[in-house]
Amino acid sequence: MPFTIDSARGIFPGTLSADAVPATIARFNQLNVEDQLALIWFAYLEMGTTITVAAPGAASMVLAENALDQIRQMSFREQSQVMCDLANRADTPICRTYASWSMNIKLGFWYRLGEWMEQGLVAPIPEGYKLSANAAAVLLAIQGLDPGQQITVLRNSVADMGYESGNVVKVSEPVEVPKDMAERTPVAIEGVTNATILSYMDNMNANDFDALIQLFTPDGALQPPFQKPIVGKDAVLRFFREDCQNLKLIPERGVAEPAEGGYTQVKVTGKVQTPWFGANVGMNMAWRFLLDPQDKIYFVAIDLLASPKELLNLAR
Ligand code: 45D
Repeated sequence: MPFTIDSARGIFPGTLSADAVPATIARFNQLNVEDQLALIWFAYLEMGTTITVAAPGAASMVLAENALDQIRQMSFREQSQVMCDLANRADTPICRTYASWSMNIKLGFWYRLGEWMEQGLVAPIPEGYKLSANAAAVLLAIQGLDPGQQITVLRNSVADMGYESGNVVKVSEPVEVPKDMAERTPVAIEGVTNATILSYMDNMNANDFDALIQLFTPDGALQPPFQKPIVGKDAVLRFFREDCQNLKLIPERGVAEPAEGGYTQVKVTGKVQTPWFGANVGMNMAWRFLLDPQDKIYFVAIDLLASPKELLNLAR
């Protein structure tokens, strides 16, 4: 076998991903938790003036309901403590519950808390709260990012909160039935006709994860933006069901070239929309596929691109 997952990660090395996102998150993580919470509050408020967040699906709200009810009944002091505990990754029951949730439930939970903070039902960020100089600098950095990168910073800050403990049962939204065949609109990609690549996009857009996973080799891997590869069909399928419902992939162009040992490497660029922001935010993305000689996906990396200019970078 000419490739390992590790060597596959290096295909199309000229792809420039949005390093500003992990760099900003690293700076954010250095701040004290009061500053972290206030900063997200200001960033979120400001974002709301230009792009609207869609209300979360009912399913994710139901799954967070217990914790939300509990918090709502607390005093302002206790509520602030819970939010600080979450940002501090303290070992508390609510922090453990939070860590067991899928990404969308975490975001739905904060979406509701944000609404309640605005309505005065949950402890607000104190009026006139002044960010430290460092926090103000991080906020400025976030303001300088493009919208796709801004929402990724917000999402990642929420992802890392709570207390991860060993053997907890993960909670995620139920998987919807795949979109009806008649309702699917197939993608077209300038420069790419490979059936596996087109099916990947079409099955993802239809939430047809059982068909999607068939495109992978048993030991195949998928690397989400700024993460390590998820390896093996079972783990990748679990990821699809937990984190990939109702995405809209809008690939635009690509290249396919032979690689070693009868493999094929394919790079595709285009936009991705999340159900949270719909057509309001098109993230500039690249997919870097490595297909085995039977055209099964051995590896795919998904990258958030540094700039729109990168959409045209299909060089090896
Ligand atoms: O702390 O091909 C308050 C894969 C203040 C799959 C707050 C993919 C206090 C394969 C404001 C209340 C998935 C990899 C907090 C493709 C406080 C594949 C609240 C890519 C936290 C293409 C904050 C998919 C709130 C991608 C409510 C790239 C913040 C998906 C809400 C990207 C933030 C999705 C929200 C993204 C952010 C979603 C809703 C980046 C959502 C971001």
